[in-house]
Amino acid sequence: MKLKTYVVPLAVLATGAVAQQTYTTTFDDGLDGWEPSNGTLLVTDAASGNKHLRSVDETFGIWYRNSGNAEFLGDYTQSGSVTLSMDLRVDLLNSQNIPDGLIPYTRPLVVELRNYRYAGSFHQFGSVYFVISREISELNQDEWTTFSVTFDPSSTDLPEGWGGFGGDDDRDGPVLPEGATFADIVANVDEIVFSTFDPEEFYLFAFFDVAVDNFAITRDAGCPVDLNGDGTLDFFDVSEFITAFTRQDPAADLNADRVWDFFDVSAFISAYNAGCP
Ligand SMILES: [Ca+2]
Ligand SMILES: [Ca+2]
Ligand SMILES: [Ca+2]
Repeated sequence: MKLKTYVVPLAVLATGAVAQQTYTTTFDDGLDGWEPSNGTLLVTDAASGNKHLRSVDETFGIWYRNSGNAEFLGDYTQSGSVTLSMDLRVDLLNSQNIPDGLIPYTRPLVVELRNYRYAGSFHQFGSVYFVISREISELNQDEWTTFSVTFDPSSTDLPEGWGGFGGDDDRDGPVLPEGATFADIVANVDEIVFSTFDPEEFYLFAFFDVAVDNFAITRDAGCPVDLNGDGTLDFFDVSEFITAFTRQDPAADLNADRVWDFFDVSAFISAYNAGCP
C-alpha cells in the first residue's frame, strides 16, 4: 500500500483591512478629479521637474474641489480616523493694484466636506469644515509647507475646531443642517474642497499666486479589536468579541465578509496578539 502524503498549506491569513491607507494626488498624471478655481494651471517646476497646480488670479479667494475621485469621497465613518493634507506655497498674496504699494494679505486655509443629501431650502448641501490655518501669507509660506488635519469621523458632535454649514437657521453664523451630526455629514462625502474661504468671513479682492500639491487622504482603520474602545486590549475585549461573534454582530466580522467563522476568530487572535498602535 502506498501512503499518500497530503501537505496541508498553512492558511496565510490577511488581517482584514490594511491598518492605514494613504491616497495622494501628486498631479504627475493630471488633475486626478480635482477642479480648481479660475486662473489655475498644471505646471512643472523647471528645477525639480515636480508637477503641481499654480493659481494666479485677482479674486476673493481660490479653491480646489473634487467630486469625481472616489478615493477622496464616500463613507469616512468606516475609518477609525481620517487625515486630510496638502502642500502649499504662496508666491504672492497681496494688494497688487493698490497704488500705495504692496500690502501682504493673510487668508485662511480651509477644508470642507460636502454632503448633497443634506440640501436644504437655502443651501445646496450640508457640510463640515475646518480652518487648517488662519495665517496663509506670502511671508509665512514662501517655501512648500504641509498642512493637515486628523479627526474621528464617527464623532457625533463637531470635533474641536470644526464648523457646520447648511442649516436654514444660520442668522448667527453657519450651522449644521437640522438633525444632522458630524458623522451624518461625513458618512456620505460627495465633494471635498480645499479653499481660502472660511464660511464665517467675507473677503475683499486680493492678488493670488499660489502653488499647491499632494492633496492626500489617509484612512486609518484604528484598532478593530479594541471592541470596548478604551484604548487597551484585555479580557474585556475578548469577552466582547465572543458576545459579538455569537450575536453575529458586524463588530466581530473582522474580515467584513458577512460570515462569522474561523477566519474572524483567527483575525481577532492575530490582531489581538499584534496589539494596537
Ligand atoms: Ca507633484
Ligand atoms: Ca479594550
Ligand atoms: Ca467574517
